[in-house]
Amino acid sequence: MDIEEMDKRFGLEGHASVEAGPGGLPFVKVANALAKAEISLMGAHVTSYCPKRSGEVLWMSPLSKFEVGKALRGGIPLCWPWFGKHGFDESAPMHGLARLMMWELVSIVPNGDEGTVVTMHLRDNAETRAYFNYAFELEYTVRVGARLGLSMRTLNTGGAPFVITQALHTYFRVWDITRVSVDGFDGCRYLDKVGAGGNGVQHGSIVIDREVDEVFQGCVGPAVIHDAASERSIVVEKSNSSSGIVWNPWIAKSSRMVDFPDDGYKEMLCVETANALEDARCVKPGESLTLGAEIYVK
Ligand code: TA6
Repeated sequence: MDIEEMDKRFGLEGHASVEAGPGGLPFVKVANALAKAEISLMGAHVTSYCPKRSGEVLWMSPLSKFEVGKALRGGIPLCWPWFGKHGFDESAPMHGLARLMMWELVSIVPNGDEGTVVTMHLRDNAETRAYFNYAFELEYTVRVGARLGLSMRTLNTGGAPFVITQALHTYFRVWDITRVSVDGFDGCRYLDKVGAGGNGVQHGSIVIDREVDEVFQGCVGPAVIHDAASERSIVVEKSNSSSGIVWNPWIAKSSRMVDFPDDGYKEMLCVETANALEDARCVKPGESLTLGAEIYVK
């Protein structure tokens, strides 16, 4: 179905339309009484969320590619069915397959509170089976309103159990990274992926004054990003997740990424809702698992 046909079939007056975005990719553009949002069907990738009463919540690189099969830089990449590197196949893409594939738009419907719900599907195919030889159906629901609600449901439609790791790899917009602190990880164990790495336990708030790439375990509560320069805090509540990642590439790594501005690290911070490392999840035949997050500004 081409973009015009999708818009005819799914477009909803006062809620959303389907339009060509950067690179000619199909986007769902949501504009309702409470917020605006943009979702690329390539990767089912939320690239913008802007509640009426506050500014843009997500950070998107101005240098991001927009091509099928290439990860967008920023917004909310979907890491599935593995987070980080593949377990053993060096040729496999970082962070899995879901963010690289064209998803099927299933519905756009009103939500009770003047919001809008966009639902997309991805099913197993020859490309996915080359790296993940299982039958599955992914259903990703994005609820756009005063809050941004995300639910990624994995359904095992095959005859064998499979294990996944996954993440909603959210890039948040901040005004000054040097004046940001993150709460919600106090007392949590973490794996530090920077340099020689190592393990630690978080004490108090996280501040960003260097490259930070930490995978936390045992964190089930909300994360709160205090962005002093914008005088706002962004809350990330979650469900079915006891792990999370905090990442900022800082100066050197920012300059090494071709789709990332050299000074981009000053205005972004990833706080990711995950099932990663020991929080990997087994999905049995006929069963499903839903990773959820709810994001709002306070
Ligand atoms: O979640 C943090 C991380 O795993 C970092 O190590 C960094 O690689 C980041 O993801 C971005 O990964 P990407 O494949 O999108 O460049």
